[in-house]
Amino acid sequence: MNTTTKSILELLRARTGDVSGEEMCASLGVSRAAVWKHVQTLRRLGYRIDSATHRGYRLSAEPNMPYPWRVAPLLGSNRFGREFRFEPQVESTNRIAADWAVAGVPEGACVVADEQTGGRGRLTRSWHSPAGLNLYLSVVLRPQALPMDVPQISLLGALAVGRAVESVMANPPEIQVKWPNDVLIGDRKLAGVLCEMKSELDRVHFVVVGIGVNVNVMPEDCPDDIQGRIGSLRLASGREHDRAALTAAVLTHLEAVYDQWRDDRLRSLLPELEHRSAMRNRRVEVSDGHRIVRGMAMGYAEEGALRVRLDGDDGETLVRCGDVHVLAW
Ligand code: BT5
Repeated sequence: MNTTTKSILELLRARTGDVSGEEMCASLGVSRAAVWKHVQTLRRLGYRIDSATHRGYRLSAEPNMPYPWRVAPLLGSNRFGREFRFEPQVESTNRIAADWAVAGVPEGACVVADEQTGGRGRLTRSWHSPAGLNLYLSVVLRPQALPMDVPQISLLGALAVGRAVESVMANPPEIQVKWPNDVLIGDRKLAGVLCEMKSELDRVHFVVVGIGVNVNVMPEDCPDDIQGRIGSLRLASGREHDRAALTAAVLTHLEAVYDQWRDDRLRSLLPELEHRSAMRNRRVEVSDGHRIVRGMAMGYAEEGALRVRLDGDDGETLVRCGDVHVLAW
């Protein structure tokens, strides 16, 4: 959005009534035709602006969009989200962020999209990403870390979502983390985190942490196979939530947990992870691609691995990656 369009938006926002065309022309030093052109631009972005001859213009509704100019004033972070790219539609924000990382953007730069046509989950799974409803965010990180430490960043993303949701909801329900990358609201999946990296064996070049949060989507808007498992803020609260406020909150909390992790990895975050764990003292089955492990989830090890006490008194094992199913007793 250019500076004149932004100034017109500010003038309209500052007034509950009409702003006359002459007033806009005078305060911005532009012609009536130019004012009209900028108003049309705002309308295309989803701002509802009523106009009537002799009265002027009036802003009657703002779009629920995570536009950079809506997110920026709400950020409590120093670095994360300060470089912000918004796209109406992309295949995957993770892909755009990775290209951007290769081009050298600083840590904390992020890509947000209104819609993804090829939203990705882990292991070639897909992420349902309709327009106008949810949050699709990817943040570039440049950690001084070994590649084997990077899976821990999925847990940071999940914690950030948990804290962010609690900060924007009036009476937040319990938000739980289901290792290794899911965020649950009740027993439904509210959000997922996808970490992808470029690295050598002993050095990480960059990580893209991709976060998808179901904000205003309802199960009936989703494909049949996920309808019964999908949760959203709207489903939980019965009302619509502001995507810009949630975007700012996730970025703010992600920076905070990431900085904590940079200082001492997961050590000081373990109590919160344990507290939010959806699996503690539940029987689980974990498959990591090579083996299937069954037993009682005992919590986390310091490096973010899941501790499982194996069935049949076979001792405890650490699972570093994989998919978890919580079993009925
Ligand atoms: C994840 O994968 O949960 C990671 C999702 C990450 C999405 C973000 S959006 C921004 C960024 N750009 C991307 O392209 N991706 C990231 P996984 O644990 O593999 O879970 C995927 C599974 O969750 C699917 O196979 C479905 O069963 C289910 N699923 C798909 N869409 C969903 C949705 N919107 N909400 C809840 N569950 C969903």
